Amino acid sequence: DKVESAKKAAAFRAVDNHIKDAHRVGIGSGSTVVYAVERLAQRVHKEGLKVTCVPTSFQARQLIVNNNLILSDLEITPQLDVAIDGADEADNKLTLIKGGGGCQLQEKIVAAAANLFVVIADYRKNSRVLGEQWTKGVPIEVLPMAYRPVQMKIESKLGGKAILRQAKAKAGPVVTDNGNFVLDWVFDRTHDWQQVNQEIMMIPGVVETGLFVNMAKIAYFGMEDGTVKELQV
Ligand code: DER
Repeated sequence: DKVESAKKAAAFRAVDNHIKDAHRVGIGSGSTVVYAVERLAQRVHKEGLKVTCVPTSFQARQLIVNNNLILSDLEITPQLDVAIDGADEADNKLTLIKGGGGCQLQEKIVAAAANLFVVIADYRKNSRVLGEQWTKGVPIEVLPMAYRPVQMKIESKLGGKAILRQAKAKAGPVVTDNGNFVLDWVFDRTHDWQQVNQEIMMIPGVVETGLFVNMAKIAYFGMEDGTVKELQV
């Protein structure tokens, strides 16, 4: 279908444009990055590339292992050449909302460890301003013991609603790969995202936000017509 082929086109273009032999690669989480790993495995096999992969979640780790790619971590490989990851939404400055899959903490750490952070997404994520298409809010990873005061502080300082993310295939709240909860902050107006990110990060109990500000330098969007739109900032 259109969305899946858009994801695949973006993922393949990013891997073809940015992966070179001996590269250390951060592997993101979500459904779009599955295509990127597929293409990476194809190229490694076909071209005999030596590529080392660092995951951003249990899901990403499974992708690396199941595709027989070389698995590493940030202790062994603290500096990466490129990180490739999806996004829930990007604005025209490539400020991102990430964490739809609840993996924002390790994703941000891995993206920050890379010389180049490349975003891959389908056309539904390509917005002018945040909130235009993505309505589920900004995921915020919090310590379980602190989620209630964090919720109250966010709503009183910034407005909107901070909703504790409930699991679907498990009773109770979603527990992240790091043992934390996720609050989805559904904002009700636009903000200075750099400022807001810092404000939220300062609240005791907040571990990480799904706001990626000034991190991504290039994004590939698979469009409805099958083309791939490249956005550099
Ligand atoms: O949870 C995440 O941060 C994912 O990368 C998400 O932002 C993109 O997931 P998708 O590729 O399945 O849309």
